[in-house]
Amino acid sequence: MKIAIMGAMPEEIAPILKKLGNYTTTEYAKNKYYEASYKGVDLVIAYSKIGKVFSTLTATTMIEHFSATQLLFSGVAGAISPSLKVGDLIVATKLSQHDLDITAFGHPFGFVPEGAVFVEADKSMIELSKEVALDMGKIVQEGIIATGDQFVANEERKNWIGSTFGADALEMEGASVAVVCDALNVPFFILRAISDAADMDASFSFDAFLETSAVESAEFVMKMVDKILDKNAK
Ligand code: 4EH
Repeated sequence: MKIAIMGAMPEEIAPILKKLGNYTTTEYAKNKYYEASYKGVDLVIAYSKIGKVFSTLTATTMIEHFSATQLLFSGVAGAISPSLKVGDLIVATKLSQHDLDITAFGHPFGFVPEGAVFVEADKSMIELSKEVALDMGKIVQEGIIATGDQFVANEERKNWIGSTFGADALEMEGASVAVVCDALNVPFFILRAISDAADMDASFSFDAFLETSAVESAEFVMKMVDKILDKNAK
């Protein structure tokens, strides 16, 4: 077993590296990968850089080069669902690419031939997250996450993504990581803490709350790792 923990931005994995303290750094494919042993299990940690292409590269590398057997993503997101406020946690049940558009050929948004509009996350890790939430006394909403190569700071675009995909939150990496993990048969878990509401104030809200929301997400993901190890020992 080797657990990959990834983020997109340095701020999203900084709390995890800080908690681990001791790790080695390896450069590969123009990125840095941090390896550590945590409570007897091997971890590989990295931030990919922003967007679907970089996150695809990093997820693939963590699995194919670093031999990760499961992957947990920690980061922040813009809220679509009005029930999600800054700092709230959302775990993805399934993910879609909102900017994938070959509708000119009669296909639905988010679909390409031999692909699927949604990729479903690992059900047993979602179950574990309910136990973690209970342990921590936190509320974690389950929902659909939409991913695209754009920072959404526009009510109209956000509402379109919400109604087209039934999405509750949006970000720029989750669905690409999901496609990689699904194709390579690696169970994955995508957790995000809300940093903004993807509206006209999004960039200000994002700058104000990136760090605190990233910590919320990272703390939860590390408790997920603890829980996975607990279950493995039993
Ligand atoms: O990795 C990107 C970051 C924003 S771009 C996606 N992340 C944060 C999630 C996210 C998000 N994505 C799309 C939070 N709010 C979002 C939103 N739309 N409204 C970035 C941020 N800072 C500096 C450079 N790029």
